[in-house]
Amino acid sequence: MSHTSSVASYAPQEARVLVIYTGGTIGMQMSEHGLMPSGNFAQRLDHALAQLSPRHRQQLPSFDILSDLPLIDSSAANASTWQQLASDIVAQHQAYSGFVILHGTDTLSWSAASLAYQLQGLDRPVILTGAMEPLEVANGDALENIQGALHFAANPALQEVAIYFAGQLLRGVRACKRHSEAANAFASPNYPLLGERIGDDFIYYPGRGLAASQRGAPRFELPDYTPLTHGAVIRVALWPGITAWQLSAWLDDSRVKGALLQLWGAGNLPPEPELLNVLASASGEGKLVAAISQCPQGSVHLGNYAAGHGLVEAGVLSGDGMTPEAAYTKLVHLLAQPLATVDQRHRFLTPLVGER
Ligand code: ASN
Repeated sequence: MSHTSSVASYAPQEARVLVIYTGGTIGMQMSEHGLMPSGNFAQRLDHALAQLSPRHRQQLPSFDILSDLPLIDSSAANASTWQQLASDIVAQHQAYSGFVILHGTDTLSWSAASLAYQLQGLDRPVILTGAMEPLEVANGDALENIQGALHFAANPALQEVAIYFAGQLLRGVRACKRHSEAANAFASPNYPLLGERIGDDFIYYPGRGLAASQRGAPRFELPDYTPLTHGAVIRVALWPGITAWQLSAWLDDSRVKGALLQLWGAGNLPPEPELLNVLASASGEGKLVAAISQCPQGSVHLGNYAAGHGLVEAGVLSGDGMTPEAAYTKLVHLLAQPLATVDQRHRFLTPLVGER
């Protein structure tokens, strides 16, 4: 059996991986109130890995487990969690050849997107995974997801933040959770898979990786997200009948510094000049207002339709085909830095880590 990398063959056993356990269903156990994050993970994982055949076990890289954050259901994660994860990786960066983050699935793609911006220029794999069922559930998805994540975390050709889930390797900043129950819960709507499991092989497609395009030199950007954790960036999905007073109730609040709008289709909004006025006045005040589509797939093209024509004049930034996760965490990342508004706007429109 071979572990294929089209760049070079590699020996997973020679890698040393740090597994960061944060909670999520993957490590949950039943309590009287339902599933709850649970500890003692190293021992439980040892026990689970014993179910693999000796050959499969032997092909896994060696790893250590770190669990320094409070164990959470990932619905409790916020920008501080993203910042802590990045700083854990940066602190251990030289000691490990790759990283696996075990994370709840509900906001896993948000953490992945944020890490991609914070760890720009990353020269080794950071793989997030989780599970739809806890580790101890017979024939659940947890063990396979961990196995695949460890394999890809041991592949030195992979040099970016990615998600391994249900046999698929997805670019972290391109992925979304698309199913609340199925094992195949994640998709990358506007970018092809970075790799996949085929039979016993974990295949990486290097031509699609950041290393082949724009990785550049390591230049971790670790701004302090704390000032933005109290509601500075909002997300508004349009609905038929949305009014200007509703939009301005959020956008005109001085605590709001950035907004992600989810428009109709290729970039339309209701034909209400007052809506555009609210957007124009927010961007006139230096707030970053960006727009993507509500459609799970495709891009916005602001100004293609008369119905969306005023958006560019109102200073709204096109989010192109970015996921909500990628666009929102990019706003947080840019607003956390002491950049002039013009530079924040320019960087929003520039692909930084293959997010657009
Ligand atoms: N609620 C869980 C979480 O995000 C869902 C999961 O992990 N499957 O932590």
